[in-house]
Formats: sequence, structure tokens, C-alpha cells
Amino acid sequence: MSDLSELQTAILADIASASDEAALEAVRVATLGKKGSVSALLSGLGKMTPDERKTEGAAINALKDSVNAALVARRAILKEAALEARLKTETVDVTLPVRARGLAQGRIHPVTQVTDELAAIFADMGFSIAEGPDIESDDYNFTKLNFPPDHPARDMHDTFFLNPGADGERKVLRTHTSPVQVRTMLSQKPPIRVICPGRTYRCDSDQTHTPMFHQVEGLVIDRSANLGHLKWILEEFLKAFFEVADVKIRFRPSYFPFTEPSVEVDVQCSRKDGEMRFGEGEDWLEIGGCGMVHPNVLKNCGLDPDVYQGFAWGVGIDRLAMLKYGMSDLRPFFEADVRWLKHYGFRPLDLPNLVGGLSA
Ligand code: 2NM
Repeated sequence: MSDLSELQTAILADIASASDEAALEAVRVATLGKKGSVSALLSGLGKMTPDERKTEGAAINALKDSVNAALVARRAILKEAALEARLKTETVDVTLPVRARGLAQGRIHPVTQVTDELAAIFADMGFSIAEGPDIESDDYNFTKLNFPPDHPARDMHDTFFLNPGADGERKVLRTHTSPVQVRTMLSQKPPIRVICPGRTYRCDSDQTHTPMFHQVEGLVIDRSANLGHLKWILEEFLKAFFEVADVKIRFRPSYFPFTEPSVEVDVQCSRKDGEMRFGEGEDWLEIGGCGMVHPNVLKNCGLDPDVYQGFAWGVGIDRLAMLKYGMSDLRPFFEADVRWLKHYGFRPLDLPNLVGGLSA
């Protein structure tokens, strides 16, 4: 008995003097671990007579419980202290003045700038911004979007497939931002108005294609959403984005698995002396695709196509940036050359907004 209480005093003293979580863990292993002193006493119970076991067993179990309780209490104290110490060293003085030199030199990448402009324009029209993971399931990237099982876009040549996981599932780098819209339809109730900007990936590389590029897709779901609304939204968007008083667009019939009907969108433009202007001229430039969300997609995303309809569109952000800011080559976008960024980048505090000007 007195052996036990001596042991208890010694262990509780060790616990009290453990100065960090690692030291405490060492005490736990030495007492309650497989080969620990208290565990050894407990396994000795099997060799005792039933009478001995009754008294000794109760005492040893009481010892075990008190050690356990002391460990838990000490661990909580040490955790708290560790957090306190971290908070002390990691404080940021937000009252420090911004370093003017950094501000004068740093630049916002045109892709970030255009994404911020898109956010400002669509927020003004009542849209939210939705985001999702770059690594997606085949189901969200393709199946729910009505891609037939043997559709060529699933082919090795376009899609980056990851190695299959333990469960055999083969994830993909999303080939468009549409899976974000799938996630939105699955998790929100209509009416839905979202834009989904972000990185997308396709195994393609030449003068006008990079394996990683940026897309913005939009989605509206409501009881009476129609192509007329879509056309108006695209026109308002293009006017605001290119900062012109008027634009003309035209729809050309096309095909996407996730929309029916599907159309490609051209915007009216003029090309004089190598300079492209919007809102005037006799030329047309393809700017993106859109359509009414396919009933199969609505069904796959838990919406009743007899009650709800929707439209969606997709535009390349990199291409929008090239058109608006006069960059003819896509590849420098992703070369991280500070000279290029100094020339084409934007000042960090000139945030785009509709009142002050998108690209002041
Ligand atoms: C495009 C063109 C047309 C689109 C459709 C959907 C969804 F999830 F609602 F089915 N998201 N995005 C879509 C439609 C994208 O990009 C050229």
C-alpha cells in the first residue's frame, strides 16, 4: 500500500514538473505506456489470488485513475501555455505604417487585376463569388455535367489525371470551373447567381495555350431564367469590362455537353492599325461560350428541370486580360519576369470598382 502511495507521489511530482508536452508524454509512456510502471502493476493482478486482487486491484486502479487525471490536467495547462507563448511571439502590429517602398515597387498581376474587375462588375449585378478545389473528382468535373463516358474531353490528351488513390478513385485537375457550379447547385437553393473564377488545367501548350489557365464561369438558376437574360448580362458585363458605352454581341450555335441550346459568343470590334476596339466596327471576335443548363445537369445536381431552369457561360480570364490590356503573347503571364510585371502590372492599392473606375 505504502509502495503504491510512494509511487503515486513520485509520478504526480514528475507530472507537475514536466515543462512541456513532450516531457509530459515521456511521463505518460513511463507510467501508463505498454512497459510503464503502472501498467506493470496492472498486469501483475493476473497472478494474484482473488482476495489479493480485490484490495490490490482497487488500489492500483485508483492509482491509474489519479495518474490519468493528473496527465489530462497538466496537458491542458501546458497546451494553454504553449498557445500563450506563440501568440506573444506571433503578434503583428497592425498600427505600423505601410512601407511606401514596397508599395511603389510591388505590382498586381493582370490576371489578378481582371479577376478583381470581374468581381466588382458581377457583385454590382447581384452575383456572389464561388470557389472550389483545383483537384476534383471525375464525377464533379465530367459525369454530373453530362459528359458521356467516352467523351473525348475525358481523354488522356486533354485532362491531367492524378494517380488513383487507395480506393481506386482517379482524381483530375479541373479542366474548367464548372465543378464549382455543380457544388453550388448541390449546396444552395435557387435562386442562384454566382460567378466562379479560378485556375483550370488542360494538357495543351503552344502560343495561345498554357497547361494552366484562368476561367470565369457564371451561373443563374431561377424559375424563369432565359437566354434573353443571359444576353443582357453578357452585354452589361462587356460594356463595364471594356469601359465602353455600347457593345453588340451575337450568338452562334455550338455544342457543349452541359448546355442545350449551346452558343458561342462573338463581340463586335474594329481592328485598325493593329489596335482592337470594342463597341464599334464590322469585325467579330469570339469571347466565350454559354447556353441553357442541360436538364440532365439540373437533375444530377438535385434540381427539378420542370421547376427550375438556368443559364451558364464561360470566358477565359487570360484572354480578357490580353484583349483589354494589349498583350499579344500569353506565355509571359506565367514566366514571373519582374520586368514584364513592372510594365503590365497594377498598383496594389488601386482596387478596381465601378465608381472609381475599373482600371484607373
Ligand atoms: C461554358 C459554356 C457554356 C457552364 C455550364 C455550367 C453548369 F455547371 F451549369 F452546367 N457551368 N458552366 C458553361 C456553359 C461553360 O464555358 C465555355
